[in-house]
Amino acid sequence: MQGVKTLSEFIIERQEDFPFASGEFSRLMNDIVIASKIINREVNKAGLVEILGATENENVQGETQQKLDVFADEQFISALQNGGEACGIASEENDDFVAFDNERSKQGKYIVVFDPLDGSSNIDVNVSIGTIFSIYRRKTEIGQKAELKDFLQSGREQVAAGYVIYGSSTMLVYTTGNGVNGFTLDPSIGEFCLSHPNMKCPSNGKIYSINEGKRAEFSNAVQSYLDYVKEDDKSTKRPYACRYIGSMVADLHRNLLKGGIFMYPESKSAPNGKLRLLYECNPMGFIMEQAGGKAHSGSINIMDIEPESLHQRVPILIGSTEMVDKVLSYY
Ligand code: AHM
Ligand code: MG
Repeated sequence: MQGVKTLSEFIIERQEDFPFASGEFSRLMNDIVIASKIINREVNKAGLVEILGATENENVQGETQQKLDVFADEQFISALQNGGEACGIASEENDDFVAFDNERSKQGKYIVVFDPLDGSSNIDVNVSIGTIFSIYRRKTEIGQKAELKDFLQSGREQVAAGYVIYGSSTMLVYTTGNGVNGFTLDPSIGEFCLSHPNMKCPSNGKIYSINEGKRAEFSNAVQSYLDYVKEDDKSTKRPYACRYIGSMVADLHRNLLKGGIFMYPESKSAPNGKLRLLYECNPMGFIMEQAGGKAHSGSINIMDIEPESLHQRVPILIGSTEMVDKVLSYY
């Protein structure tokens, strides 16, 4: 295996990035990796087993949950509870946060928030989906049960964030605030291997990603930008290409690698957009900033928002810095 660096090796190596690191963070990351591998296994056989299809439950946002969402949520919760490094979790699929009640977990220094399976409406059509996670230090005293204030932290306070994309290959991409690194799962050995060291988002690109069917509902600023991207101007590589999968992880992963902008802005019927600050926008914002890109709501940098509730939604413009700045110039 000469020349191959596995994610576990990389995490241990990078433990030194943390002053006074005692290995807890590395163990927490490994718990997340294990859950991701189990979810990957199930996603890969989604078309084969009965697990495919919607449950009767609706999540707190009133959307029908797919069965795989529930499975992924349970995997994450049990991996993190059994690992004992996190004192609690909050996830897109649960109405409230979960404070782990066992003695070991109460000693945990961290909390984890996650969207266990983002883009899950794409499962039954075999389109890429993803898991998004974000790690914070707890605010409450070690030894106590986690409280709401542990979870309502701004994106700037993230210790780490990452995503897993279940695509033509499965990749895990994460940052601890020292750049962004990507690992591809080698199914033959069951390990994520470093394949994309020090990922950088080009400062400009020629891809825009938005659900343009909702154009009439968008602000004048966004509509003006949508006119701009279609104008013919070779010097600025316009018209841009429109690429929208409807799976945030997949759209952002492509734009991160190739350069581009992803937008889920405010609209008349959804004044705060659709995507959730804690589970989707903050972690993706952290990764994008660490890759040299930018994440903005239209009025404030995403990671500067002080969250008021767990399931808060926020408009988002994210991707190549010059492209985000351009759309902001219309606001
Ligand atoms: P989900 O968390 O319920 O899966 O919803 C989030 C997804 C994103 O992955 C994607 O970018 C967006 O919803 C697509 O929404 P729309 O169909 O309104 O364009
Ligand atoms: Mg989601």
